[in-house]
Amino acid sequence: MSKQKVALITGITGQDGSYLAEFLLKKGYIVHGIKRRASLFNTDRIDHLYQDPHVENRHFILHYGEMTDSMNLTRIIQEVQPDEIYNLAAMSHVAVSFETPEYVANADGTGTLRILEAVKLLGLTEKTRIYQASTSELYGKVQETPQSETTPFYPRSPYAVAKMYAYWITVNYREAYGMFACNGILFNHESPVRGETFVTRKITRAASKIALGLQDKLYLGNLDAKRDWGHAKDYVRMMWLILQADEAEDWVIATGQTTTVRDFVRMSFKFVGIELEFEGEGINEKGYIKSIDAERMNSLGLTPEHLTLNAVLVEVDEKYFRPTEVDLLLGDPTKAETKLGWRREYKLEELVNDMMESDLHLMTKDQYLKDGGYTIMNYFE
Ligand code: NDP
Ligand code: GDR
Repeated sequence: MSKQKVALITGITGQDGSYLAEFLLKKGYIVHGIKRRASLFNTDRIDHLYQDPHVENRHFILHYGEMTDSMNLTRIIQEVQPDEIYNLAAMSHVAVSFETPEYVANADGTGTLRILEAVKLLGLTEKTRIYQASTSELYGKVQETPQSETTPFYPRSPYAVAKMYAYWITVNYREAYGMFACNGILFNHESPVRGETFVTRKITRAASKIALGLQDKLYLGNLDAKRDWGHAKDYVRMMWLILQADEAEDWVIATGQTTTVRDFVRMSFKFVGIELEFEGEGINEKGYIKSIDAERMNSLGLTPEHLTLNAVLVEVDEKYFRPTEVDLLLGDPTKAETKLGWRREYKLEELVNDMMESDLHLMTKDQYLKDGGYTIMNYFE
């Protein structure tokens, strides 16, 4: 029997970390993950994978760690002796990176260097393969579309600039020391466990709450932004394929389809039987109810009584505009499809349905809490 492979995932408590951990465990890996200490439990996304530290032969092991702490990272890598490292940890919110630029440079940029340097110092360059979570944000200001492995970069946020350093230091360690270190240039990917302040999840949560009568309005920023949205489940499969390739290379992972934020809003509300019409421009644009499909709502266990035709459900708040925006992302996944045989399973409509089904279920829980006299939070971030 071949020896079990060992993987180390930084950012295991995040969206991608949780799906990747599930995927690797199913493949028979021993999975180690780095989580941060927080004042409240922060392992919701991986609680179903948890194994009691008192049992023997565990396949899922967590370590406290921090991307800004070299000694901590070096010690963990030494202990774990991983065959594969997936460096997913990052402060990943573009808008927030304008508020905490120095920290983001440290965690997202220099953090990647710490991983690479630890592997080199520990003499693991032959053994350990490294996946770096790079991003379509590197393309930033549009140079050409669709964006591929050869499209020039023009980052437009402290997050993207930090990730640009991480991208090039990964390439440099590959060229300088012969390390199997690869960048996956992933376009936006979402899921039912997407962070609540990214635009897709903010929309699916709000559409669910509005349909249930728990929230009145959804405030958003730039509705014209276009994104190439895929499903995180399809994308973590590709992370693994990248490290199984014959050669270390950089890869674009995308769907090849782009959609406006406005259309994502329309699709999400349509799921719960609400058709929205948008009128006005810029900060004066509003989305109001054009029609209500009562049959659809009833079939989901919802009632339309609290909704009225022409009521405004979506408004623009300039607080969500970014100092510099990325207007259009549209990726070309041809290389990944032809060389690694990657195919996505989820179409955009299926992604929206998956997120809406999940959020509707979750928000129903909020309704029980509210009915039971508990406070429910409507975060507008
Ligand atoms: P999330 O924000 O959901 O998860 C980020 C993870 O990193 C969390 O586990 C977080 O821990 C951890 N983390 C953040 N800062 C630190 C730190 N200083 N030290 C240790 N751990 C830290 O991101 P995603 O899962 O969506 O994305 C995974 C990676 O892929 C990120 O690097 C992101 O930038 C990149 N990416 C994401 C894309 C997407 O569309 N999702 C597209 C392209 C790239 P905690 O839970 O404690 O906050
Ligand atoms: P992005 O994702 O910046 O592409 O980064 P996000 O969902 O935050 O924004 C997508 C687009 O929607 C516009 N937008 C809003 N965004 C948020 N968050 N909140 C709003 O209210 C809102 N209104 C409009 C934004 O301006 C933007 O144009 C994500 C992250 O996962 C990164 O870590 C990753 O690298 C990239 O995707 C690829």
